[in-house]
Amino acid sequence: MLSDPTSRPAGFVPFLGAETVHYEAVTPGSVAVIGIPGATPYRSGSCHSEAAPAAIRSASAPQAARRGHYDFDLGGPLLRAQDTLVDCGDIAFDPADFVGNRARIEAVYTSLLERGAAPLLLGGDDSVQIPALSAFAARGEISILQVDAHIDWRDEVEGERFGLSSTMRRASELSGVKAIVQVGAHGIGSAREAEVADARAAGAQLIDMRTLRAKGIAHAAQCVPAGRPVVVCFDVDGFDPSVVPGVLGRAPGGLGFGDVVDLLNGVAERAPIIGFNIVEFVPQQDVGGLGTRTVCRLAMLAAGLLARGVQR
Ligand SMILES: [Mn+2]
Repeated sequence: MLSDPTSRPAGFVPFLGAETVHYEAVTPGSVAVIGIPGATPYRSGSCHSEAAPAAIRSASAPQAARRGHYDFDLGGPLLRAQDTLVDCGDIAFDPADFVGNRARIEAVYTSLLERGAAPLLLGGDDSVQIPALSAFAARGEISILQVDAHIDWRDEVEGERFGLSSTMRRASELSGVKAIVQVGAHGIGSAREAEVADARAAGAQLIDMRTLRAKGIAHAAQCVPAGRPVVVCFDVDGFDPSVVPGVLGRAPGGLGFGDVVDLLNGVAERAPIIGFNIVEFVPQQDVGGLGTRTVCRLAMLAAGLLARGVQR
């Protein structure tokens, strides 16, 4: 990289009181927070989640003093004495250079993974995950646990193949991605019958909300193969909109926070979680700060799970 792809804007508040560390200076076993406001928006769209990283970080600040306290959602201290949490700032979004955006994300991720860090991605829309997943899959075999109201299996939208509706299809094309478990689909999204068929034909396990209600959270967790490292791809529209109203399209019938706690713990018991992406939060659409608080708690839980996964 010719210039530093990361930056910390004026008034930058690191996540959960983390030390601010350049991405090329993280140490092995660290949980590394990285904000990515955007990558590949559609022509008709916008960078709708660009305010999310700062909103999540701000919400976490009052919790920083308690980060070593007992977290009942994890059954232990959120961060233990041996855990290292750092914040690497944001990867700048260039509205005129989508190829460059993706290249910067992949380069920063490759560097973080080479250094033995577990990245905690604060997005950004769903498109920011595509280059991050490329970096993971280039380094070893992974499973993906996607939580999302949508399956994101479109080959293209408006001619764009790297946009937010194509994340899981692009992931499926990576040779290092050995399993895709998709939990939480409900309502209507970009998928048509053909995309659902394509996903199933490619081996993705689709556990939509109706299936989840019928078979339970434990079943969903057990669909993730034991032992192989997991990257969690969490679109917050997988939550019910009564839990996180701040999303692009509110789709009733999603997950509660407790469902997510049980699902993530169930997966973490089976396999190490080595990456965690939180995308599609739109703080401007939140109601009374409710969703910001919930997404911040999700990020805190993710930090605790990553710390346990990366040191396993
Ligand atoms: Mn979605």
